[in-house]
Amino acid sequence: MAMAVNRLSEYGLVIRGDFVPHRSDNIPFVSKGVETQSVLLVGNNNRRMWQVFQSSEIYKFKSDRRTQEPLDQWTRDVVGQVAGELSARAIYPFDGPPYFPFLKWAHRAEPVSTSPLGLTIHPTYGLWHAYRAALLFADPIQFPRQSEVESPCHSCTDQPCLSGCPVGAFSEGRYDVPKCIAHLTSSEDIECKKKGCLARHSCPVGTSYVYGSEQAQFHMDAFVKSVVEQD
Ligand code: B12
Repeated sequence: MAMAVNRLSEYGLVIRGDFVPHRSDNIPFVSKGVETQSVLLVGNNNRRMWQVFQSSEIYKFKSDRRTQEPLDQWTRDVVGQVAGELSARAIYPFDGPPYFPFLKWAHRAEPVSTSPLGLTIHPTYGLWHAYRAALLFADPIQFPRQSEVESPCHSCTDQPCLSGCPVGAFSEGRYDVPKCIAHLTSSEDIECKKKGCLARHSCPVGTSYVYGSEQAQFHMDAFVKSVVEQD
């Protein structure tokens, strides 16, 4: 698997973890009649991916109206290429609806837990990480096991994340998407749009992995666009 690690790191992507699928994971086949024996989750947990993406042709031409979702398109290009080299099938979190349950798979692959915000928290990277693809293999793969780690939210008594949103869009177990969008689209000068979600910023875990402002703005714009275009 060293090859997968090296090839993905050229693009600033990392292997988040692996697992052997159970029937309840609803993992698709590698190809017709060929069951998936192992899964590698691919994602980002540092600023490198953004730097590589920013120097890509797709990013340069992102305002071209034919470039629908530049980061998704770039991911498809680079992960698709690596998957071909590894004889794996690549599937993506943005393919849908219906969407693949990437967060459920994340819990199977690495020591993450669900934060009070609903986002998945990692003990090191906090809320500043994401999943970009899953690689499906027809053979069992060997990957170093990751040890169980207790959720950092268990010892976090103040839960600043739940009071970090300026319009109170988050409460334990609930995310009020229309409230969040109404705030983000109410003016040009919204801090969450420039800096990234303020609730996410109020979490004390993984603060050295916080996205840079350009990346944060890009994600917030894409999020607003995806919701507004759906309505
Ligand atoms: C649809 C979707 C959304 C929808 C959610 C609709 C809803 N709640 O009704 C919208 C557009 C609102 C959304 C927003 C965001 N999302 Co989203 N989303 C997805 C997506 C593509 C599919 C989810 C799904 O339907 N899964 C299938 C069902 C069976 O599984 P499920 O667990 O029940 O799915 C629910 C949750 O995933 C939840 N959800 C999805 N995103 C978010 C975000 C927050 C903050 C919360 C509380 C819940 C939530 O909504 C789903 C339906 O109820 C996933 C990728 C994936 N394939 O999982 C990303 C994903 C869950 N989102 C993610 C992120 C990061 C966000 C944003 C924070 C990104 C951003 N800033 O742009 C924003 C939130 C805005 C903010 N305040 O910052 C990450 C989460 C990573 C993590 N650390 O946990 C994922 C995994 C994408 C990725 N590439 O990594 N998202």
